[in-house]
Amino acid sequence: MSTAPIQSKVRVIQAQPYELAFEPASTALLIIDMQRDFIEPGGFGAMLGNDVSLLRRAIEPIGALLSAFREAGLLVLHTREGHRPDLSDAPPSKLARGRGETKIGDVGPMGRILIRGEAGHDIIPELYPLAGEPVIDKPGKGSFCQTDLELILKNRGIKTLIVCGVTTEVCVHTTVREANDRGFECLVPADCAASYFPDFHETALRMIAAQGGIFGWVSDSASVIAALS
Ligand code: C5J
Repeated sequence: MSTAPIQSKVRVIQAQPYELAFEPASTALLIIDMQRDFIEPGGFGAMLGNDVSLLRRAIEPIGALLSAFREAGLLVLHTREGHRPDLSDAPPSKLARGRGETKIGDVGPMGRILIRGEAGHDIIPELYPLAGEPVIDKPGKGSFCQTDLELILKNRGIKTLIVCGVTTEVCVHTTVREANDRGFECLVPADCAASYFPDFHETALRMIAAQGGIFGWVSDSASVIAALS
């Protein structure tokens, strides 16, 4: 029997509130809602008067992380927020919310807003999923609500999630909270998440790492890539 020490597969990411130990094989990259309507200059988000450059600054760091995960052969998943064309999976409360002139399902600059199959609902070309990377279509803000995400993660033995995307305080935060309650360890690289409201972005990240990491860890893309390589 060999007496050589077993090589530890555990790696460490420098993070707040303290370093995160993880095993690459049980770690997945989860990219939330990098959809054209939220992020592209001609999309629905821009039409509402939002400054989409605030969201676009996350594209390059997410792209770097995506390349690192793909090169390492690790699991990458993407989500899209949206609904069936007949809106049968959209809660009436969500449809009514905001009292805006333009609602989910109305025609926007890139097709019907937040409707599956429309151009604006799809993921931006810079981060487009490869064949075989699961795309989770979700009707809500959280990625676990009424989706098969948890089943896919459990079947693949995933324990740690690197969560990226938009917006930090809405779909990224809701997903991190859901994942945390399901026993996953979540880390958000700060430069890989973004919001139309920079102060919400900062506060949302602080909330994740506060109280000893009540929802998880916060780091940056360079630290995650360094830990993978
Ligand atoms: C996301 C939203 N993806 N802000 N949606 O955060 O409505």
